[in-house]
Amino acid sequence: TASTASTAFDEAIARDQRIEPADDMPEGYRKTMIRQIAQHAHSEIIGMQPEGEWITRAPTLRRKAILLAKVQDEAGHGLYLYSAAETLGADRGDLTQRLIEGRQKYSSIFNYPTLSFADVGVIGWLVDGAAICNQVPLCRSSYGPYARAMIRICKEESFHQRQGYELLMTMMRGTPEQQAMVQDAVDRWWWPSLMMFGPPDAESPNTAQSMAWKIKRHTNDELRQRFVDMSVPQAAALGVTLPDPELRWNEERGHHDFGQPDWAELKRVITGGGVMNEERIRRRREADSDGAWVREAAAAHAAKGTS
Ligand code: FAQ
Repeated sequence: TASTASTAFDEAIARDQRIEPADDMPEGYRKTMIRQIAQHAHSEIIGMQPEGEWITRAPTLRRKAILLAKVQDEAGHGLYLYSAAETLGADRGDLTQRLIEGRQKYSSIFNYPTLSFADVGVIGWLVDGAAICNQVPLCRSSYGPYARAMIRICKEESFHQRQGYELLMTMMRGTPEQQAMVQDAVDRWWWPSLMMFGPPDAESPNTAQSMAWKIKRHTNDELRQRFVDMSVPQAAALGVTLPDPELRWNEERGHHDFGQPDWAELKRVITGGGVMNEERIRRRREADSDGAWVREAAAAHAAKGTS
């Protein structure tokens, strides 16, 4: 019955045990997990576009090979995550349809343009850095298939972060023009990176329930603070300035104080009003229709019942 199912579920959560696909779970838990995993999968797939635009324009063969590998990893992450959503009864084609009809979200960060090759480095350093901060605790998320996918994804994200930082280190040893490109990219990506962690806790409708279900292990503001504390010494080592006049070490708190991102901008970008939203979805829709014949051929082959 529903009540014994919810008891078994509650006990598993209380004992820090994983919830597996065949276990009974409250409908709200299933819905929340599908929402978060789908949004995460869509982010990985849409996230291939901003850096993908630089593959043909990478300055050397070495940089091109690294960037190709990174963008391919993101496709892989999207696929593990869609598979994790399928264990909850979601249908991959339906999730893609929801994305291209604007009924399901993806991360706000991918709605900003990549204006120079320094953006590739800054995305690796800050965007993958923020992704790692957010995703390492998700390796302990209560839903088994999601938590296990996160372990592998985090290993690859660490490589992405290091390649970005190494690229920036190289540019910072270069000409004044190259150094200025890096600073300009940092100025444009810093605030959007802070927004990746979501709205402030007081305005986050899902955090309390997701923490109670141990889907999320930290609040949005806790992870944002961790990211700022981690990034400040890295910026100093690189020789760039973070564009926040309020940023300073607070001895008493043992953390950095920092300014507030423009939360109205986050709202606007999440609801489709960012610079690149239309273009990102247009290209995703195009890729979906260009690939339709492959799905039809695969389905026809499967229907023959031969392997
Ligand atoms: N953008 O109540 P909360 C990557 C939505 S990393 C868009 O706080 P929640 C790697 C939120 O979904 C990026 N929407 O929600 C990579 C909710 O929507 P609802 C992907 C946002 O879920 C790097 C509403 O606002 N990572 O792809 C954003 O408890 C480089 C209210 O918010 C993940 O998805 C946002 N920034 O917390 C790839 C991580 N923030 O209820 C390529 C997993 C909030 O209307 C290149 N996800 N919303 O459906 C999470 O940890 C959580 O879902 C949060 C949001 C923390 C993002």
